[in-house]
Amino acid sequence: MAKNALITGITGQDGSYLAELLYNKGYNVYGLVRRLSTPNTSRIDHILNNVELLQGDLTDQSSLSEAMRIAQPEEVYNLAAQSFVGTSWNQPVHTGDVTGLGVVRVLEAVRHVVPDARVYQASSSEMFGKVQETPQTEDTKFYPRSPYGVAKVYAYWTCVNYRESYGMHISNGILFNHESPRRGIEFVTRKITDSVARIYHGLESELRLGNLDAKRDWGFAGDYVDAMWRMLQQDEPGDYVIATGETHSVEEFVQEAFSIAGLDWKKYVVVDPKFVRPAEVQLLLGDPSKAKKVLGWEPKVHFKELVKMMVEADLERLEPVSRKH
Ligand code: NDP
Ligand code: GDR
Repeated sequence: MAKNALITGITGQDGSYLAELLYNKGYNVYGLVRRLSTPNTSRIDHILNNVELLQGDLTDQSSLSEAMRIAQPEEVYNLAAQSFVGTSWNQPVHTGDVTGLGVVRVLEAVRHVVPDARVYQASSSEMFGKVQETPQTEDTKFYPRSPYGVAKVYAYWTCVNYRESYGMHISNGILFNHESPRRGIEFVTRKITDSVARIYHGLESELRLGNLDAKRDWGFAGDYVDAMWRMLQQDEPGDYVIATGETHSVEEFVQEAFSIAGLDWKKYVVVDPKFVRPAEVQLLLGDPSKAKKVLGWEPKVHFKELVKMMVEADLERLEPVSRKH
């Protein structure tokens, strides 16, 4: 019989790829969406007929319990979060409430309504922050550098604690940065590829960025949602680093993205202190050996291919209508 899955954060980048993956595997897919004054389903419009949306919010306990009651999920993927690191300094209390305490609310709803459901928690490489060793593994100590990172550490340990306290099947995916043409526009990769396309089409003349020296282990979101699913197919729950094992600076990303459009980045990029963070995560590089060994997971898309995919999608999206026809 088809399994039921509930995805919180289904309207986000990862939620949209995961909904596609689960639907294609034959799941009945339920998605939690919060009430907004304008609909925000652009990433899942193409599969709206194949998913059932339930209203709820990670700050509202009863809505989560009700969603569990209706969906009766065998698998719960908790992807919802205030996920933008920069905003977490501006809204630390909200970030703690949604990204930290929200996870406790999800786990309480699971524990009381569907205690046998398997749970995936979207943990993050931001928990490593000021890294204590390189590359980072499942055993590397956490040292978060933002209210977002701190909230994710709280959520991570809550998951471990519920697993140990109640024997629940809860897994933490410690995912390193993953991107796609569906990435939110304020994250640096998408900000760059969107701007390259705007400059190329004559819609903009500069790109203002913060720290160009930060290094990230960037992968493709489509590959990473497959790792989430694999975690919940294991007999035993566990915690896994999901990464490519390659790191590149923001400047390298900029250079690669502009060169795909045949542009010299130095003519357009301006460093603006407004985008420099109060505390920075300088270097992230993940070691995904455990995921490879236990889950049989490996990334398929690598750095250059990822940048190309994103630049081409934005060039196409912003191509003037007159030229498209
Ligand atoms: P997005 O920001 O694209 O999506 C976040 C989702 O959470 C959206 O669907 C959003 O809804 C929803 N959401 C936000 N607040 C609430 C709330 N109060 N109640 C219910 N839903 C809410 O994030 P990604 O898809 O990139 O990331 C998914 C998860 O993985 C997040 O938890 C993120 O922190 C984590 N993560 C992401 C990584 C990455 O590189 N992408 C790496 C490691 C971890 P709405 O559309 O209404 O805003
Ligand atoms: P990050 O992603 O903070 O790693 O969190 P982001 O793309 O926002 O920043 C990456 C690095 O780029 C530097 N940077 C800039 N960032 C933004 N957004 N805008 C700029 O103009 C800019 N200039 C330089 C940043 O300082 C940083 O070092 C993402 C999110 O998806 C989290 O939810 C997730 O947990 C982590 O990845 C893993």
